[in-house]
Amino acid sequence: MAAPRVLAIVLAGGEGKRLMPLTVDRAKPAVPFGGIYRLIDFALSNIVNSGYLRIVVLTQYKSHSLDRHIAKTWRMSNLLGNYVAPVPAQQRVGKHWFLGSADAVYQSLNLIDDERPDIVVIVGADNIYRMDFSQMVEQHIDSGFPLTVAGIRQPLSMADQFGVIQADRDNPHKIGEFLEKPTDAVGLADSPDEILASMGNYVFDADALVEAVTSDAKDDSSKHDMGGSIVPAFVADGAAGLYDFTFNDVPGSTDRDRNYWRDVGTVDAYYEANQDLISVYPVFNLYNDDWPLFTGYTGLPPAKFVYAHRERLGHALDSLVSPGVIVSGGEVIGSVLSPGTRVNSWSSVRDSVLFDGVDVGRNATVNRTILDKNVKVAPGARVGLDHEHDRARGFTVTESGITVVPKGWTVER
Ligand code: ADQ
Repeated sequence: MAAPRVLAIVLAGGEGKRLMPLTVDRAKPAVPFGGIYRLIDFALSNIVNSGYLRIVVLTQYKSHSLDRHIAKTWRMSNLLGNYVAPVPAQQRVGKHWFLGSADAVYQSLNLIDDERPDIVVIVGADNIYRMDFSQMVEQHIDSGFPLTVAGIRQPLSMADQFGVIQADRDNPHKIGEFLEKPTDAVGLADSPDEILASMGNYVFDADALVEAVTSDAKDDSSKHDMGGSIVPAFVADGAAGLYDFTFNDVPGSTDRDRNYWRDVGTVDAYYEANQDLISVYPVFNLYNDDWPLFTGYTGLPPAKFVYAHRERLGHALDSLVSPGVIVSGGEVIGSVLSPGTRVNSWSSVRDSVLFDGVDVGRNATVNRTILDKNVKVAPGARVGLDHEHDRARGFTVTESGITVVPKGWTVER
């Protein structure tokens, strides 16, 4: 059989409320991650590495920095030519541009019409992982189901954040039951503390997708959401296949990071996923050339470490240091430094994530803190050590004690 024509759709309209204040003026998929990446780079890299070069990105909220990133990285690159097309909600028809993800697909049906694909792969833009979608597409075609949903085991305690899947009793490749974000989920029979979660990645026969989102659009009682409306409708018809992510084998994966997948929906999960990148044997390995993660070229010079003072040599350990960084006589441990950050003499940065253009002044201390873009830490200032003080200054402090300083703010002494 001839290779199927595949169109990939990336749902990139997430508001990211639980990632506040990182999403105050950028869409969730545009949130920086791991120094040089944005969240959406992982979904797009997976699609490209899977061999699919027809890609539509559906954007919505605060999409300015997202559009700029896609234009710079994905649209103009030699790699992809003009294959990645961002489609802002405002350009879609109708006035309800704020509805859910199924509506976003419905509003974009003209693109499916233009491309005439056999198969549509729909993925979220907010997850950190490597996945070869062609393996899922292969199972989808073999199974004959019009929809296939990817599943991964997650802690029972997180069931209310996910679509929870129960495999069919007789067929492990079929979904028996599906509940979107249930509050009373029970664990798996063989592992009571876990559930099988939908990864928010779907493979559809194109005609079945068109039919489903069209009839959903006519249903006023629907939430117009992929997980909340479309998937349950296929499951009710006994027409939804289940793809077990455990069987996805990406070239170059290590035993440690095979099947790594994180939903970075909250600031704590986002912080932890950054930390997963930096140990000696990282839980998620960025250094896998067999499945490269693409992002924008910064054009910045190499990172530099300045000796500065005999008693305090500028250094960084167990850290990711991006281009354009200068660590001058300061100490950086267990941290992620994005392009263009400065860490000045006698300062200390520990277990923190610094976005583009952050400046840490002399003698300052930064501990378990996320400093958003262009934050200045005044000389001698301290952040992340006294949570009450941090809250009183208007910073966010998460449940697990991570301080977040919003974009452009100054941490005063
Ligand atoms: P959520 O991520 O909570 O759960 P949703 O808010 O619909 O669901 O976001 C899914 C994806 O669609 C995200 O990438 C988001 O950015 C995007 N999106 C949402 N509304 C959009 C719109 N109007 N236009 C464009 N993009 C939009 C989903 C599934 C669950 C599953 C989790 C896994 O519903 O079943 O378990 O993902 O993370």
